[in-house]
Order: sequence, then structure tokens, then C-alpha cells
Amino acid sequence: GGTDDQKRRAGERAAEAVDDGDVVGLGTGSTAAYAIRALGRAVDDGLDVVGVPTSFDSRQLAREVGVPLRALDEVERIDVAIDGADQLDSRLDAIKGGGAAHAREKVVDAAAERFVVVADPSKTAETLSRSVPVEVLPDARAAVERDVDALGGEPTLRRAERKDGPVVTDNGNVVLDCDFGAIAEPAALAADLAAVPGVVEHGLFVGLADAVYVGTDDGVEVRTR
Ligand code: DER
Repeated sequence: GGTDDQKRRAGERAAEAVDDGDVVGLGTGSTAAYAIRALGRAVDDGLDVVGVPTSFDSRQLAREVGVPLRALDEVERIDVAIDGADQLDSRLDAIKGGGAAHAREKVVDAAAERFVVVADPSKTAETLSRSVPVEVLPDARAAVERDVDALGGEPTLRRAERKDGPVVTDNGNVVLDCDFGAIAEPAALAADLAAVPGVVEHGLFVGLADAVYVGTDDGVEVRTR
């Protein structure tokens, strides 16, 4: 992955684009965490924002740094969402879910007027090729594995560390990491995965990101859709 400096530059630049009065979707992961910390400092300096967290971790960090919080169903709108990604292609389509938070992330990121991805250079690629995290109802796992196989994917149940058995998401589901190799048509695969019974949410974020802030060793590259 990228360096902490690269991630920090991306996160802090994205936080600068947040305006007074904004409702901000607070993404999950180490890069989005820098944006949340920067927002905490801005709130200390008088910025008036409300954060909508996308996971247990983003909620905890927001509380720690003093960003006021509302639940998703308590806000009328989301002005901007700032979130990381596991991989991003040249059309700003992304694979997310490294932190198994992609179900709630997608609701918040898609609802936002403006969705900004924060990343480091290790995340960008010509074509998406990482495994796609798929959140699955626990009892449907075997059926979904068969459907993923039929779609040409290789599903692997994401196992927990320091806990026997699988990772369990904030929503009580399990995650299959599905390797499809190079994904030439993300939109088609996204539609196929969304149609599989038992799939709660997949980690293909197609046509959602409005901009990406890529933190480099000497600055931030901003790319828009
Ligand atoms: O889980 C997610 O989708 C996160 O955004 C994650 O994929 C990115 O995490 P990172 O910023 O720590 O690489």
C-alpha cells in the first residue's frame, strides 16, 4: 500500500473541500481516517459540520476527534462523502470493501451530492483486478458461492484474525472475496452480483465517485469523472 504521508495528504486535501454547514459522509479505512482527523481539527477551529459515519470504526474515530454525528436516517441530505478504496480505475470506478464496511459505505457514498475518493498511488490501476468483496447473508453463503462460481469468480470466505471463523460485518453478515481476475466491464459484473439472491452488497462502486484525490510524495493529484 501507499505511505502514511501519501494517505494523509489525500485525506487532508479532501477535508479542505468541506464547507461550513455541510453534512459529510465519513468513510472507513486508514486514508479516510486522515480526513476525519482533519475535520476534527476544523471543528475545533469553528467549522460547522455534521458527520454520517459508515462503520463502527469511522463512528468511533469521529467521536474521538469531536466531529458531531448523525445517523443516516437523521439527515435530509449528504453534501459530500469522503471515502477510501482498494482499487480505482481510470474511469474512477472502484473496488471497496477491504474493511468489510462497503454495504453502509455505498449507501452513504451514493447518497452524497459529491463523493470523493481518497487514495494513494498504489490503489490506481488501468483495469480493476482485485478480488471483489461481497457481503452475504450467512445462511446463503454456499448458494452465493455457487452463483459466483457460475459467474466465473473464485469465492473465498473472509476469515477473521484472533477469532475463530469468518469476519462478521457491522450488519451481522459474512464476506466472500471473489476473484474475477481483470474486470473489463465493472458495470456488467456489478449488475450480475447485485442480482444474486443472498448478496447484501458487493464492493464494486461503479459510476459513483465524482473525484479522486491521490496523495503523492509531493502533493495531491485531483482527478474528476
Ligand atoms: O473498506 C473500504 O472500502 C475502505 O475504504 C478501504 O478499502 C480502504 O482502506 P485504506 O484507506 O486503509 O486502504
